[in-house]
Amino acid sequence: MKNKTKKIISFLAVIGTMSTMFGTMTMKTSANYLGDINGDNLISMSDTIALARFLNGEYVLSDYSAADVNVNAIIDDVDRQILLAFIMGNISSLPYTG
Ligand SMILES: [Ca+2]
Ligand SMILES: [Ca+2]
Repeated sequence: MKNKTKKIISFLAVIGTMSTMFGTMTMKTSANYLGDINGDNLISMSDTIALARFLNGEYVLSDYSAADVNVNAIIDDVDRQILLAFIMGNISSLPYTG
């Protein structure tokens, strides 16, 4: 039981480190903070995690318009994929409607 707890904690630490790394690397912003799901004025991996949690019903969005990165009035996994592609540099700007 103790070992399992330790493993979970180190796993969370790795995730935390990764998202910090991505957060530092990704200083992207957009005029209306489209894609800034968690409202910290930065578009980073934390936002895709927040959006994934919202899609799982674990997170309450403070600004729905920030999450709809392809502006189709629906917030779904497509938005999460677009946001991820934007953070990875595969999409150069938001909103992405292509
Ligand atoms: Ca953010
Ligand atoms: Ca959408």
